[in-house]
Amino acid sequence: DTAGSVGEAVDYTITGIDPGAGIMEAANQTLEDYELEGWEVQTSSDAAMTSALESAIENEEPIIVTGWNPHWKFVVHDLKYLDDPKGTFGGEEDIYTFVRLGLEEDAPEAYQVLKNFHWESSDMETVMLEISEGASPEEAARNWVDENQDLVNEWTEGVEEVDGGDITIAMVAWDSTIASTNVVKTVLEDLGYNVQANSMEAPIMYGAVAEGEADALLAGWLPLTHEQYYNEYKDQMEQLGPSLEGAKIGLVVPEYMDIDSIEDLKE
Ligand code: PBE
Repeated sequence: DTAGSVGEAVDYTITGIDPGAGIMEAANQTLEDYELEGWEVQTSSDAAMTSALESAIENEEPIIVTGWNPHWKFVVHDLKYLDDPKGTFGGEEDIYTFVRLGLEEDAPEAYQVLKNFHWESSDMETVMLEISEGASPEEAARNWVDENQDLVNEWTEGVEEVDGGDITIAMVAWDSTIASTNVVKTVLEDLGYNVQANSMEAPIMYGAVAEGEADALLAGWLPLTHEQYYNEYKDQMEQLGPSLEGAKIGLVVPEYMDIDSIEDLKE
């Protein structure tokens, strides 16, 4: 039947990302909950997943990826989420900022900006899209900040400039997080801070903030995606509220694929 041939066509493989990503755990749980025996979620990275998706689209071949919004891939390609009647990928997700305990005393200006930081999916996508078209993350962030001074002024309102001071933001190389981290880095640098954005695996990102080795992380996806990290580290970090509402994770396929639901992956 047609559904069986989808599994065969993609070699019973879902193209995933880095093993620490919450979406990978949700995808593996999905295989269990939908009893997709013989299927596997392949570990790679956001960059590798995205390039596999792009070459599949170029050749109109079938592919199933772990996908999320905001992401530029939805802006440039016709993609769809597979329906998830069992809800293994959750519902609406929000993106939270977490900082290390003590940051408020040590760097009140940076703390205030991190607390005020809030934008829309379309903002994040603008930055991601420019990076996907070849701009460096720093350049794309600079351009977005320059073009959105009204919003940036809301984040920095009443915040005094500083004369140096180091801020470290822990991040994972997810396109969405590269965008947010570089924008906040640019804003903090404009205020006078020296900012480092360090890329690492997801569990290390949480551990770094919990242990005070990094000052902040901007990629706290909740309530589902990072539930485990949140439960493990919530007492050792301060949550500064969501920076973006209405994010989403799931299994994503090109529109031309003839399936609509995760159920369709069963033979
Ligand atoms: N993501 C993007 C991450 C959070 C940010 C959805 C790939 C994850 O799955 O952990």
